[in-house]
Amino acid sequence: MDAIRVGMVGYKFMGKAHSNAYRAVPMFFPKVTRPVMKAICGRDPEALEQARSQFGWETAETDWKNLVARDDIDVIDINAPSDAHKEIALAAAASGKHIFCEKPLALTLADSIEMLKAAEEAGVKHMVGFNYRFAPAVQLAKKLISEGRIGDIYHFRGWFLQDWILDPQFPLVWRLQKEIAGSGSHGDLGAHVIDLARFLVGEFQEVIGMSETFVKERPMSSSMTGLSAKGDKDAPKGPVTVDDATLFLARFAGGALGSIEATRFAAGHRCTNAFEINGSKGSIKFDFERVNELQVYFTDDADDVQGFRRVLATDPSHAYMDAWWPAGHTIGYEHTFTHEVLELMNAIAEDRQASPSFVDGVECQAVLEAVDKSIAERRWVAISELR
Ligand code: SOE
Repeated sequence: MDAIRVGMVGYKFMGKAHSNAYRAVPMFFPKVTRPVMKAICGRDPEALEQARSQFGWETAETDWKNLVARDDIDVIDINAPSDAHKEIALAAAASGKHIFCEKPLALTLADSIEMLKAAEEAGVKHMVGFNYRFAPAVQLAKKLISEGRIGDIYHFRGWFLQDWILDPQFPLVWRLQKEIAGSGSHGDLGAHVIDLARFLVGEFQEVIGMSETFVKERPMSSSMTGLSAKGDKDAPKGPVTVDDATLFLARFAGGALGSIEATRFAAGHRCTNAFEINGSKGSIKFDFERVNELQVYFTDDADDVQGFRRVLATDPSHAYMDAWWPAGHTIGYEHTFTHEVLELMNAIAEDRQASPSFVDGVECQAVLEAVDKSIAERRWVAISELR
């Protein structure tokens, strides 16, 4: 196999991030099996053509069914709004194509399980877009934990804070509509933290949560759908049907205690995806807004120099970094997607399952739904109750 041909559904924020990754991966990781950007798909022909030429795709399709039916495509990349994920993924599996799907995998746990089963039965590779795993500093956290260097883990504390809908006039975009997005901050931001917690600490055992929708109605008229959309205060209003913030406590199967917070109402926080892990031999702290850094503390440091130290995860010894720039020359958000696409290409070329796969998408969805159930029933919910 000397190339892997990609067809991508979606061309907005994630479409741009994925396109950039397909372009960058062969330049920086020359041994990779090269992705070929065969076709981009979306419904608005004019905007699609603009994206096709700007991002560098060979052709465009305005109907995803045509894209999935093409015999010159090996992988379907799904980054359309969440309500479209399932139907496209099932069709892609049925036509024997590998699938790369953005998070959250589906609107419900049942749907995500159906997607996993379809991919497994078709024998195709499947991957879910938890991109933050691919930051070299997060990979370093994983390595330190796996090597036992912070010992037994007692606490995972994670929070993903944004503020892009703080203004009550911000319009009712699709991310604020349950039938399209599935949930609000919980599935959009909390899903990333849940994935990082599973990646670093292990499976969740039980959860209890609380959530709130602070602004219950928003102006409907807006031609823009992204994070920088502008509302019209005179437009008719419609109901916000998702959570603005969801917080929960957790117990992990390995015995650690966790707390997770996801909100779009944390003024001043644009993209604070952060966690702290405390173990018997030390602690680890990460904040995506300082994506190149990992704070580490080791209990066995000499007394007179004890304290958190900042490790700049940009040395050739850090994951992926020998492919980029000389040590100290930092990388950013888009690189997490390049590393993610590298994993997808390698998994297909090596005929092995990608990681994170739909299994991780399903496990994340189970935690999301357990939290929802705990909120509805005002009690602790074991993840096993949903499976
Ligand atoms: C918007 O809240 C958003 O773009 C999420 O959809 C992404 O998954 C997250 O990485 C950044 O914020």
